[in-house]
Amino acid sequence: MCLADAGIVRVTYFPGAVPEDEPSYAVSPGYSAPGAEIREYDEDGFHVVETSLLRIRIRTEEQKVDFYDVATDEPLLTDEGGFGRESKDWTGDARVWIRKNLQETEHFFGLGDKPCALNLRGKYFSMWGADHYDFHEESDPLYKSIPFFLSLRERKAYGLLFDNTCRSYFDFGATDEKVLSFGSFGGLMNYYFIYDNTPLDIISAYTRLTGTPELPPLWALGYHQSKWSYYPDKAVYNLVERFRGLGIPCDAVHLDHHYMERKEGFTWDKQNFPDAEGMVRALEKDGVKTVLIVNPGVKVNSVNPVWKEGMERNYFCRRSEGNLLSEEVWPGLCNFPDFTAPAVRGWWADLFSRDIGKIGVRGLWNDMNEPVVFPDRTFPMDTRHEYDGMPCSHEKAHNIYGQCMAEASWLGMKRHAPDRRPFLLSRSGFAGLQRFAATWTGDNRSSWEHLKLANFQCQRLAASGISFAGADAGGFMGHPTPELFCRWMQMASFHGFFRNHSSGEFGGQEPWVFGQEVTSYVKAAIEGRYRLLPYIYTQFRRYAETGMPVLRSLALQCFTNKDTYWRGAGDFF
Ligand code: NBV
Repeated sequence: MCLADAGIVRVTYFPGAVPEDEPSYAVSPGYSAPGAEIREYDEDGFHVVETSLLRIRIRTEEQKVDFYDVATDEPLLTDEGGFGRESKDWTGDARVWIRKNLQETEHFFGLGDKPCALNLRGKYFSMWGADHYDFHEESDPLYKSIPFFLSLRERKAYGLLFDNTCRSYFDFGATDEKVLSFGSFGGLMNYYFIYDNTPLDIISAYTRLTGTPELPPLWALGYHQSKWSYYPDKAVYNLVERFRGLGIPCDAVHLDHHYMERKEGFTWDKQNFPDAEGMVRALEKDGVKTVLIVNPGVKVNSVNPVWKEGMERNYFCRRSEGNLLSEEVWPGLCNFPDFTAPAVRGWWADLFSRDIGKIGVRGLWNDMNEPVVFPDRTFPMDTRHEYDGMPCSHEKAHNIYGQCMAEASWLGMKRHAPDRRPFLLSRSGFAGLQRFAATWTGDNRSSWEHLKLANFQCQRLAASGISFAGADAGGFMGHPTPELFCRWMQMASFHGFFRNHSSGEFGGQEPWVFGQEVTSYVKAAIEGRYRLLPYIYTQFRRYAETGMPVLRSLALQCFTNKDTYWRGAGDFF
């Protein structure tokens, strides 16, 4: 056990005699523990450690750890069965878990992008980054793995980060209503208990532990227009002209697959975008920033310099027997950079010298980084990863692959546009994603159901340290009715990240597509966003400095009122 702070305690169970520490992808390298004054003593068979906030009673023989409020001696979280471990002899790895007492009045929040109603009590969840086309309220897992939850009772709250990157699970009383358990299928039992006065203070402390983001550029908090895809360049010019003609504010246009030559990364389709730099600069002059989609797969192509260099430097992932990992994705057969290696991240960052440095692209959009390969799969489990100096298989690196790609892309923006604050969007991520990227909730649908889910997800992401989050406004799949579109845009104007994105298969989804009346309401909603921008920007500044979430659900804001702990339809107190 080690103390990071008066209210943050790290508990790790090392299986061997020698503690073997691993890199943490969750905890920010920039986190500096303020250091806590502690008092230690033995009492009634317990070893007790006290800080100004916590009393921790350790039952050494049973390997159990109980947390109490130091002022009132009220139990906050106590071990039931405590720590468990079962070796998987064939891999030398082990399944680890912990069982804690779940109190009758306890409710749970957090866990990233889960699409269900906010209160997680009575439910079971997995962490395993997954592309889930057309997800629904019960879908689990989705794109991100944020193993952080918050427990609320009237007047008491705590947070817990399970810092383990393997496939993990959380059982909030689904199997046994008196037991809260979590565990994983490998790695260490390694968790942070976080205690403070209010849920918002706890989320802020968690966000500082896993890293506060840099303040986003002001434009990135404005309105973004996207579609799969806008092309050729003429269509992009027309789009911007339409916005300007109607007087609808828009700060960014996102370019999906079709800007590339044969969907290969780091290329521009010369037919559709003969003068990429001219276009990006002209849009910029008009106040519109260009954001480019970038996927992890590098097309196997001997005339592609990125692929050639990746091969020469041996930067692509290999399988356990040394053969290259080759899988189909959008451009065809691809190899995949091992973003868990610092040298690979540095190399990837430099690939942006042209688009970010020279052409003036202002934002990057990382997609398919769960990672996803066709058809609907991820990397084989025997894929090897560098894991920042502690090589491992994909079982352990899967959940952080997307975040490492985001880190590499973010580094590219820092290096090649050093005077600008970067804007990066990443679909996948782990705890701490906010250090590098904003996020969106993936492939939703134009339905009233999804409008509701979007609202749950954005609030939940904010409660999990990621305030810069949004859902595809209007829905990615299908085509919204005029009213749904209007309501969705109105709602999304209050989310951290405000982007209208759609698959484009069912016609356009631009603000003017649904008739004059809807256009005027949608215009008013976007203008409303811009009127609020000084406030939103200030809230982001506070988030960047203290970790305080920007979007705050009632349950977090008014946690002493149990009416705010709603679990979904049919749940009444
Ligand atoms: O690049 C195409 C899409 C993108 O528009 C969407 O936002 C991503 O979530 N991408 C998924 C790949 C294809 C999904 C069917």
